[in-house]
Amino acid sequence: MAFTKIQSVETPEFYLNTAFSRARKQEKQYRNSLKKSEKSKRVILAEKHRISLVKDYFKNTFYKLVSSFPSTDNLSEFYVELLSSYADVDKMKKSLSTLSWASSKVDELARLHSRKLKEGMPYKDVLSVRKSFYGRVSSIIRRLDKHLVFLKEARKVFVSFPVVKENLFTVCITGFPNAGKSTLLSRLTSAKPGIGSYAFTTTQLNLGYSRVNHRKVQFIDCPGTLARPDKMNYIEKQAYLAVKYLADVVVFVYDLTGEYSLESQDALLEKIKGFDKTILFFISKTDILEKNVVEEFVASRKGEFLVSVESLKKVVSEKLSEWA
Ligand SMILES: Nc1nc2c(ncn2[C@@H]2O[C@H](COP(=O)(O)OP(=O)(O)OP(=O)(O)O)[C@@H](O)[C@H]2O)c(=O)[nH]1
Ligand SMILES: [Mg+2]
Repeated sequence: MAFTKIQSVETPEFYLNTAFSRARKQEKQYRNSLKKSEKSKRVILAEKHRISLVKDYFKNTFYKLVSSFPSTDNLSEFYVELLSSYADVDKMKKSLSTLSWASSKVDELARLHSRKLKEGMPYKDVLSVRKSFYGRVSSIIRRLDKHLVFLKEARKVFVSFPVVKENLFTVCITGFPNAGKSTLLSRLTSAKPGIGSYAFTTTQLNLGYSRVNHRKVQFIDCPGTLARPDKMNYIEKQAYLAVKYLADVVVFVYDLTGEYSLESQDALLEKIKGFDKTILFFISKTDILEKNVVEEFVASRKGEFLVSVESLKKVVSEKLSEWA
């Protein structure tokens, strides 16, 4: 889903000014092209044309805007839940349908006013038809203000959503802040995520891609601790949903440098186990750890602990061949 393709949302005044000024310019060109017709005919044809230009502007602009917004009918579970956690989806649907309603209302007014234009009528009456049409269109479009404000805000959030590839085998990298998740992503793929010697460096999902056994694999560096699903911030929510819906395999990165206790890292792992995904264990920073620290840790636990990127890639490749 390309959330970046959502059309920008403007104010009622912007739409009205654009519609009326375009109609004025194009009507002038049209009138010039009618030079051969009688004046009385020309005035009416040109005025009808102007009305239909305004109608077409709203029809096209609002159609493009409405259809560029995501619809929960054709989104995956990941995006539906992401969308629902950031916007009131019912309110969004209502605002979008109000825009469509406004466009059909303008259409109706255009037909009504066009019918009032009769050949040979005094020019001042032609002008008063225009005035009435413009006045009624303006009042309809101005009533959209609160919907446009809401959609503008929603769009701001949506365009910042990560663009994930949902059909690829996906590996989510999780672990405590500063554990080395982004570093690992940069070693597994060509991605260049921000890496810093402080916690919460990563404030978005970092995506990276790599070929494993000639097949493209998606790696997602999931920031946030995932340890408090009840009160998650924006980025923690994305990380939670990525693991829940996108991960085929989760890599849990253990940091044994002592910055965070093993108990708290284990507690986070317990939360991740709740997603019921295959979990691989990776120990970061082994280049600066005493050998015995790693050995004692591994000896005290069951299961396989990977310490090199190569061994991690090998296991990912095995999981990938089991996957399909
Ligand atoms: N020596 C060494 N340092 C590492 C290794 N991996 C990460 N680091 C360092 O650890 C710090 C944190 O690394 P990041 O990759 O940013 O950690 P992160 O888990 O993505 O951190 P957040 O985004 O804050 O959650 C940086 O200073 C890295 O240079 C490693 O394998 N060896
Ligand atoms: Mg990071």
